[in-house]
Amino acid sequence: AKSGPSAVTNTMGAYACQRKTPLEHHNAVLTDALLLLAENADFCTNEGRSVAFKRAASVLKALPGPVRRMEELQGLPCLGEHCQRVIKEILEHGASSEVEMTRHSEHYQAMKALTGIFGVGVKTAEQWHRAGIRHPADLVSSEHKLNRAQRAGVEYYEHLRVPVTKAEADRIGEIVKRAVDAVLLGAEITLTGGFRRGKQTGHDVDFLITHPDEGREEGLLPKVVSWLEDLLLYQKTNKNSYLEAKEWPARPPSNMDRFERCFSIFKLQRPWAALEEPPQSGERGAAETPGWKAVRVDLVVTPVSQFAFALLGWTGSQLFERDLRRWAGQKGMSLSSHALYDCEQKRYLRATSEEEIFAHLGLEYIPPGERNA
Ligand code: DCP
Ligand code: MG
Repeated sequence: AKSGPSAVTNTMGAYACQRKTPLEHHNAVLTDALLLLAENADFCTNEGRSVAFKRAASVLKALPGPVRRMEELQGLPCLGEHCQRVIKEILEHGASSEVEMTRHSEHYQAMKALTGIFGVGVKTAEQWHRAGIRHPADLVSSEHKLNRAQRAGVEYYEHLRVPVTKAEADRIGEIVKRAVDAVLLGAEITLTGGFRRGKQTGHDVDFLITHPDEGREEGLLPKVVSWLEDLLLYQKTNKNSYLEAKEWPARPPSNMDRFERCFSIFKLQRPWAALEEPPQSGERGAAETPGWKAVRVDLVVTPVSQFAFALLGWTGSQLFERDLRRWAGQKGMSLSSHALYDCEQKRYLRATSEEEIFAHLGLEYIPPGERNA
């Protein structure tokens, strides 16, 4: 017999880390709608509501086919009454009035534009919105004080809103590799974030840097950054502030990791991907295209003993990470991008691969391409 939705229903775990979520799925119309409501809930600083919408969207992404009737959703986890109402309306009428109203609302549009500025979070965007700011351009002539990151965010706004392609990410990877090789022999870089999950575009490029000899990676980042200096439009480097012994139980586990880390904006010369994409005559005239593009790049340095945790923590997706940590908590463990701590045995559980971490957590291994929750 053909496996109907109920077969899926019975096996779908409530945690995103218990299921496989491919990049391409069959319910984009529904998930786009739910994710817009999640985004809007974020803009209204309603995190609980936002996560609920994201969870519902994530469940639909994991389904083996398109949802056509409400009955197919029976027994699926994380689909609350509100989500079901939205889904039902879309299935019956092709669109949800709540979603369309939100999409066209002035608050949503302004918050989307303002939080789209690098260095601007919801709190700042909301303050500006209350002061009548609707668009990054409004900030240029306003009295509002911008910090250094936000100034860069406004300056490169039009560049940074264009998604980064995989070809650009690979090109930047080559440049970062050259920098790392030049300052520390044997250091290794790994492309992580959305690109490691198979995405073809992203809002930034995320790299992990490590060295096989523990300790050699210390102090590496300032040297890499100074080697890259001429290619960086902006950078802010934070020191490593992680001390294992003090981490538990003294501090509550935190979502923010404390690696040596550099938030940067690269100046990527065109054509960065000449081999993949030969210039097409007429389409991208040199006249309207500048000779370079600003690209957000995150560089994170990890001691090799923490590499597997950093890799797992930085591969995402964000909801997958959130549910991994929640799952660990429910198992009496605490997971971060640095380590896994068993609160009952009062000891760290070591791992040199992601597979080992999944095993410690009692989870089936999910490869990066299926962590697109
Ligand atoms: N991450 C996290 N918590 C943070 C920052 C990052 O869990 N505070 C993890 C999950 C993300 C990954 O790091 O998936 C990379 O962060 P990005 O914001 O770059 O997310 P993606 O790379 O997944 O998306 P995009 O393709 O838009 O860059
Ligand atoms: Mg990313």
